[in-house]
Amino acid sequence: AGIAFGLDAPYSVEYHDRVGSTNERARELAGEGAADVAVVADEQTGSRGRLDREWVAPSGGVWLSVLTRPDVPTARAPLFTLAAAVATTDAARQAGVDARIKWPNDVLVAGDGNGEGGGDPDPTGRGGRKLAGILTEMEGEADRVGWLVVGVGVNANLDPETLPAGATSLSAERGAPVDRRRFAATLLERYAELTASPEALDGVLPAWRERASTLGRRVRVEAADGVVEGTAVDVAEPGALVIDTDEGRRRVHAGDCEHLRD
Ligand code: BT5
Repeated sequence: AGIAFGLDAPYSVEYHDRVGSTNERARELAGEGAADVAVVADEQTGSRGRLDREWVAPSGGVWLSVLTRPDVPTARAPLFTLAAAVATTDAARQAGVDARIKWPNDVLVAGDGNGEGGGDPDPTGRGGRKLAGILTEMEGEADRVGWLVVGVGVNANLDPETLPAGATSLSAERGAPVDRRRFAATLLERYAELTASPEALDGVLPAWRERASTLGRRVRVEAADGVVEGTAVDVAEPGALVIDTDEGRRRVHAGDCEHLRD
């Protein structure tokens, strides 16, 4: 506990030893008119993933949600999710864990035993496991976001045995606990930098591409209008995955992405 005591962040920090969901709490604060707040918790008792899926968040993680009121059109909101993935990846790397991003919102441990990155072996056998997930919620008009809550859940100092299958943690990957205060500060600092202005947001896609695990891979995406399978070739404004399929090039804007073996 006490993760956020003295946390140095470019937002005002509201810390909870235990809370239902940091996203819910941030939404409550949004309703009260607040802005530029990071809600941080040691433990969550009712946290959620996308599509109302359960998110397991015991004591020892970094569970946080950032509430902002950015002056951008709603169409650019997905860039904030990608920015959070970049920020999380950079904070993990600073903590000594090689992380990559799986479109759109998962941060995974690099390597998958399948020759990712030109044939890197996967010494731990845990490559491709999920370190962190992101849930973005917002409200606004088409021409301008009202409020935006970006929730990031990072398995920091946790035993993977206590997490769902396919998950891992920073401490398991580095073989030692991480300094959660430093990790959260780096993440928030980087997120603030990447989303500081419309011009800064222009840098999100290039940064995302450099850290992507998905690009160049065979993928299967369950999108709203059906399943798209092919090779992921790029990410395009405002965060769509570009996939080459047998029927030509497709863009998917949301969905669950699975990396397939070649
Ligand atoms: C996500 O959803 O990956 C978004 C998770 C966002 C959680 C943060 S924590 C702070 C903030 N407050 C909240 O209430 N939420 C946000 P999705 O892509 O739908 O993945 C959910 C799936 O990941 C689940 O169905 C499980 O299979 C798996 N899962 C659950 N807990 C996990 C964990 N701690 N680590 C890895 N995988 C997990």
